[in-house]
Amino acid sequence: MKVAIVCYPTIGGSGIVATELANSLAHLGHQIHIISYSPPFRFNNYDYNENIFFHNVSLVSYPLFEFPLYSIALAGKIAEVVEEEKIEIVHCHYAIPHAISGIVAKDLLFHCNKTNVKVVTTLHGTDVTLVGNQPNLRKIVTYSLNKSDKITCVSNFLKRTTIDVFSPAKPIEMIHNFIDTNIFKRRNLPNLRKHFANEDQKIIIHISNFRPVKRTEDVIKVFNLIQKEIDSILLLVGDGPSMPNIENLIHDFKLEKKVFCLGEQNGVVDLLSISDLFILTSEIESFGLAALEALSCEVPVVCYNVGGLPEIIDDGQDGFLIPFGNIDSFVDKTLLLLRNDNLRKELGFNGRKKVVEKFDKDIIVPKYLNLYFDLFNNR
Ligand code: GMT
Repeated sequence: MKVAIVCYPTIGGSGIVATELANSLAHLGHQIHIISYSPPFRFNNYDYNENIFFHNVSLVSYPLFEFPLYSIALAGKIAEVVEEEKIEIVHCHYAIPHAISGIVAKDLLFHCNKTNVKVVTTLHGTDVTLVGNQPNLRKIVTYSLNKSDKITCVSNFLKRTTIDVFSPAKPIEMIHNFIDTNIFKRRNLPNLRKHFANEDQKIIIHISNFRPVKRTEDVIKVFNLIQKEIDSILLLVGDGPSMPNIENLIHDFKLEKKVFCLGEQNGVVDLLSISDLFILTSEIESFGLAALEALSCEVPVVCYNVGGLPEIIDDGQDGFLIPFGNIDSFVDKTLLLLRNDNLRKELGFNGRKKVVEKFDKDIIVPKYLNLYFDLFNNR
């Protein structure tokens, strides 16, 4: 099949899932065309594949245009790629503006030359829960969903929320996110571990894009209480708008020697491999890809019981789900795990087993392929 994948190139779950889907489909022999404003993070990270192509969306600038015209430029680029490459399916990840631009391209191609390209829209989370929910965007997102040939969501939570917010006229297929468990696999890296911590210290890790929705301040508050009880260090991986606040908080709590701000990192598998525990304090998380990556590397996860997280974390089995905002309970469960090596190992083992059995790319990617084949056969 010839599939165009439209996504954000930045570090963020939707772009990562889209790129991993592109990589997997290309490996299965499909011809994949990624369309974005720069090559996505993790694009061709693991190996070069001759079935995968990247198309850059360039913006037109003119003094009259006070704001960049990305949505229009993207629609034009999608139409151009579909025509030139004979694309059969356009798969838009994140509704705003990708689904909208995809629908404009679809309509344009149909009116100009009766090309009937199919558009699949995958909703990832904040495009429904935060941004798409705003009054000035709700109608246009609803329109783009109703005009998409298939809509998918990454969790049951997001499916329910999408129905509440947009009441789309067509059914939504739920397809959980996935990872390559051969890549997200714990490695033995004693020297890397020694680089950050001594033998008696525990390592806690948090990975996110440091947006307000992640409530990263809670990570620091939790860690401050933990390190008073157990000698430990915290690895902060990622960057984003909350970082200045976080740095202030680290300074206020005098944690400079115990918190390592590592910024955006490619090699998260190595960092997860030396970690004892992953903590996530998001107020909403439609899925929580970072938590899945941690489980896959045998790192138990402690997080708030919000959004789609209960669909990937089994409380007491591979991590702990904490009532939202309850820092004391968060600290209690974290200490329980840090003090008990056997329990941590057991939860780590369970998490890895679950990810391999339920969330590996070989289980999830065929679900997208089936959906494409359905559309292809019904053309
Ligand atoms: O987490 C973010 O803010 C980034 C965002 C994105 O679209 O890039 O992530 C969303 O999509 C991911 C992939 O489907 C999910 O794993 C994240 O849970 C979701 N983020 C939120 O719902 C906040």
